[in-house]
Amino acid sequence: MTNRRNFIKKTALGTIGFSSLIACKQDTKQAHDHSVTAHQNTGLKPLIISTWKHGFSANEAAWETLINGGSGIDAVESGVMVSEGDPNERSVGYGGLPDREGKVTLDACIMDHNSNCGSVSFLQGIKHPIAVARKVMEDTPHVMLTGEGALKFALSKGFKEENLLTPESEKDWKKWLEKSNYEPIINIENHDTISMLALDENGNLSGACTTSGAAWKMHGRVGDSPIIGAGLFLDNAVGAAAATGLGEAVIRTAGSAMVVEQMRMGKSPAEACKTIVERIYNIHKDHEDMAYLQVGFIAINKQGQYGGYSLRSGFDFAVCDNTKGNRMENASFKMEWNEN
Ligand code: SD4
Repeated sequence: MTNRRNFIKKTALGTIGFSSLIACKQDTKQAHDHSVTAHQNTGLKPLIISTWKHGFSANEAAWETLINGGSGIDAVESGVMVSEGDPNERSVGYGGLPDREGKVTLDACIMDHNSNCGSVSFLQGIKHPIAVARKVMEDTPHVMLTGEGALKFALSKGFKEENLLTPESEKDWKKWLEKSNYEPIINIENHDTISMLALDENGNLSGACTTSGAAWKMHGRVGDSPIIGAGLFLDNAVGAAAATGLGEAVIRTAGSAMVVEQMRMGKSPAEACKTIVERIYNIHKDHEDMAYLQVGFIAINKQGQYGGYSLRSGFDFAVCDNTKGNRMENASFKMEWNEN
């Protein structure tokens, strides 16, 4: 976990002013608003944005990587590794909630500004799937490795196999087994998938996404998070987008790729996210998944504008830039949980 004091010291010496670092520790939450907010525009580089509250400390680590001379891809990898290694984050990496057989199975992907990408899915026993995804990108002729093959590859690259099921997650799983009711309530038990997007000082985009997926999923289930175009997509000429929420809905709609296409057609990141959330709603409004459906997107464009939007309330994201430092923002959303 990044040492926050260390982060502040280093960034004060680096490009962030001290006053913005004070702001970085404050929660600058905006009031919920069903419309798309216009405030989510900084036009600044570098810029880092990531999903949910744990994105805050992930952003710190990513920023530290950038100011120490790391590339955008180094930054997003090191950033999301903070969440992967934290046993208190129950939907990512170590400590992630298991599938219905009690197995923690991980999905992750990473993409750079040259459209190189790497991904692992249904990976077990490796704490940092994002680092394995990066190795797939850099050291193989492939984009995706899965299951046994992904594990074998990770071990061949020196990754250590370990038990990722913490006593807390095991306890929760045993409790779930009593009723075995599968209703993935994002925001409550499934809210920790981390997606991170970065625009570096040269204007290059990078992205990473990592998760243990929907809790109590069927053994073998793979969500959107390791799928380039669904959980994550970028086009360095346009922008980058990433998803969180019910992966099945994001895959059905090629969510992140579509958000990038909306930006290509001229929409702001926030408007692009909103358009695809609306599309997901229209496709799912009579679907059995609708009762518990939540999806959220974050996006940035080449100009350094950013935004986020979710179907239902409760989605927030962390943003870090040179002027305002690191802070949390609430995404605008379409509807409340009690609406249909
Ligand atoms: C999945 N999209 O596996 C992930 C879960 C998630 O916030 O993002 N939760 O479907």
